[in-house]
Amino acid sequence: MKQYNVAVAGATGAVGNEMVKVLEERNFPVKNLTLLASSRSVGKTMSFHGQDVRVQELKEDSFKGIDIGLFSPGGAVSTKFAPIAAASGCVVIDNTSAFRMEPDIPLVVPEVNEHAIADHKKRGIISNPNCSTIQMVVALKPLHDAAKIKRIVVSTYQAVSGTGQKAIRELEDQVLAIYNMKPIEKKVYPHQIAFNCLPHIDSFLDTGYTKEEMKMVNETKKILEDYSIAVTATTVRVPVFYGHSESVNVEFEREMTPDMARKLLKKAPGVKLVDNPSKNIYPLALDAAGKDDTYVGRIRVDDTVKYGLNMWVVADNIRKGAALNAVQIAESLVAKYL
Ligand code: NAP
Ligand code: 3JN
Repeated sequence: MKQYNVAVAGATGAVGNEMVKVLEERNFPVKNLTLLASSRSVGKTMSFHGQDVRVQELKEDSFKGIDIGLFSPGGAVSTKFAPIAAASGCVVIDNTSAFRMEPDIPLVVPEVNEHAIADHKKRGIISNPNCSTIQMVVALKPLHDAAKIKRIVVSTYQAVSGTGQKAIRELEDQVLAIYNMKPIEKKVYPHQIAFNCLPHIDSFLDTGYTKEEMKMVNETKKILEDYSIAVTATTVRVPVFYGHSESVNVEFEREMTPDMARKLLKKAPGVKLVDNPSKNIYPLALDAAGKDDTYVGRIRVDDTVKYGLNMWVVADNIRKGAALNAVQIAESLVAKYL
């Protein structure tokens, strides 16, 4: 099997760390792995297939001879370095929002729109969607194909790992401080996150929505390739370490009963149906953490519209929401589109 020189940019972060793990777990055909981060991390090592790999500083000449670059160093850094990497012949799979809505850059969830990967040839960059969008479209794609979605109303319950390593530490530190009756410190979030819910993810726009909410609105339409779908979102940070949960209300053009939805979701790629409320069985963030699938349950009729459903959708935001989805794109790229 052909092997590839792979670089992970942002390797020391929450997403980059998981990318290295997922590349190893899935035995991605890596010839040589280059780990890139800021100058702060130079000299650190990370383990890959039992070998210690040294982290190097991300620089303009980091991509000579690299075939595939998995990027998660933040939007500003991707904006600068992804085109540089692409110009040197590397296909970039970028986890930031920097390029997602550009019309000539594919925005891909392999279970939903794998074919769009072919467009990597245009700019040498493929965007990985926002984590909250990914799990929602994985669950909705089979239902949309069967009954055409008219409108989506989604509310999210997002884990702190979505904000990166510093936020994971902030929740741990605040819980410990409260337990020990000490004052809490707030460095990452504007309010206490321990034992609280913050209806605020990313920055606020003039409309009153946050950027995270608008990512869900815009990315969903692009990935489902249907700009007629109405989408509205409320995104909330909750004191959970791993796993985003979503309450999703969907109105369809045609009939879609809970039984029809369950039948479709049972055979949908990347989906696990977990829906037996009489036995207290439904998707939970704690169960989804560390797993690859998107879990769907609590499927029930919304009888305020002609054809409507409510459901609960949960996935590991760092795996399916970021690292795993990016590696799945890379797998499909080398198998079918390179
Ligand atoms: P994180 O834990 O804070 O990690 C940030 C990573 O970027 C670290 O490896 C850091 O290196 C590196 N970095 C920062 N500034 C850099 C620079 N100037 N040059 C090179 N590397 C630099 O954050 P994260 O949670 O992994 O998220 C990183 C990015 O991934 C986010 O900003 C976001 O764009 C994207 N993301 C996407 C999703 C999604 O929904 N698909 C989810 C989460 C994050 P050092 O350790 O050396 O500082
Ligand atoms: O907050 C979350 O749960 C997901 C966060 C994603 C994120 C964090 C910082 C910057 C993104 C993203 O992927 O949309 C970005 C960004 O690149 O805009």
